[in-house]
Amino acid sequence: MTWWKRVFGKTQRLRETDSRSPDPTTNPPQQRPTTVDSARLRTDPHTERPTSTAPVSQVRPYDKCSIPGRMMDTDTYEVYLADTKRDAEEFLRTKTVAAQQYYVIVETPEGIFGRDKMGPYQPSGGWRGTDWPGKPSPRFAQREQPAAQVAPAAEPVQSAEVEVKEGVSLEMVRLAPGDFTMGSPDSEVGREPDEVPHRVKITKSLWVGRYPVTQSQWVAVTGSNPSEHTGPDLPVNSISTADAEVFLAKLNALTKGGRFRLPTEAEWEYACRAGTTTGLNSGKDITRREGACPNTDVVAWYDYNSDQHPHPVGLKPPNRWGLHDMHGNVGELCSDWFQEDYYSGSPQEDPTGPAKGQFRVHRGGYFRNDPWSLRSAARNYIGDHRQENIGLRLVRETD
Ligand SMILES: [Ca+2]
Repeated sequence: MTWWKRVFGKTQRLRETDSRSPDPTTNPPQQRPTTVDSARLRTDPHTERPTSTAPVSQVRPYDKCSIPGRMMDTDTYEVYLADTKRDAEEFLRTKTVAAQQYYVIVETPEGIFGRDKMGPYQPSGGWRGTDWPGKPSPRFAQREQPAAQVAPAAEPVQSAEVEVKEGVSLEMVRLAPGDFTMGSPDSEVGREPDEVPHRVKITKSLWVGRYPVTQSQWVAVTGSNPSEHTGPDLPVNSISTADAEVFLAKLNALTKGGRFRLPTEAEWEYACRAGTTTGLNSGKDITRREGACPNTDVVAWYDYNSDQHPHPVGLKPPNRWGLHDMHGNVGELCSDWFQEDYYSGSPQEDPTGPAKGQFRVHRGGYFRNDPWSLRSAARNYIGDHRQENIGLRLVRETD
């Protein structure tokens, strides 16, 4: 779906059939259609606060972008930021939009508000998620923010890019061997009984994908895209274990060097935790088992911030070892068969799961999950069928 459909839906159709609307071709939208003195909106780059005490406070310009619309039109968007819904509504009330195909948007922590020539409207939650050519929406711009609440890397992280095809490569991060406590303590919020804590040693260094595999990467390898939610930078989703095996065989045929494979359940948790022992790999715990959770919001796309779809990889801050999207976005397949009591008898070094089983492990939770399912220790499993929540992250064995 193109972004304007996501943004406007029915509002767009209403505009098309409105006979009061002048011909847009006679109303080029180049002129800035605003009654607000732009000097009022100048901001101090250090505080991002308006430098004047004009009545329209707390609203500051953020971005402006024109993009080809349907037919011959050009749609122009003027984007502002405000601290509250009230400020946004007050600002939009006084704003005159003179031209067709001209839209004023105000983003606030309480939602996104808009106005066009026809009056106020409500832009949808998908606003500027993936294909906006201007500055990314602040809601999708976490990449530009410092990795809040994430401790610095314990050691220098080595990374490498593996070219799959011209212009498409996989970014891998090398993890040193080490040991850690797999599972969760009884005191952890949202904990499940199969997360019995036990010591596990990863004896060899391994390369791990910095991000889940994206759709552009998947398509470069296989020539097709199984994803239910589509977009080149979105993690591939809706795959089965069999799909993953076909992908890995083709990828290994295309590349020279160490073999790509799925992580084991233990490798996944080792990579996710990056030395942390908390519910989340930011060093924080979830604040509640179900419902909106501010600590989860920092590191993951989940039920309360995802708008019920996956998001481009890498928008949330990484863990201490530079890995993004371990929590949420898409669940990540592991090579282990699932066995609920496996931890009680698993080998201490490089466990690879039970010899056989009915379900495969996937880890990290996904965009429709509650916080407890996203925790570093949370275990989940799936039969061999396609499901929208399932993607993968690669591991490459060192030569
Ligand atoms: Ca994930």
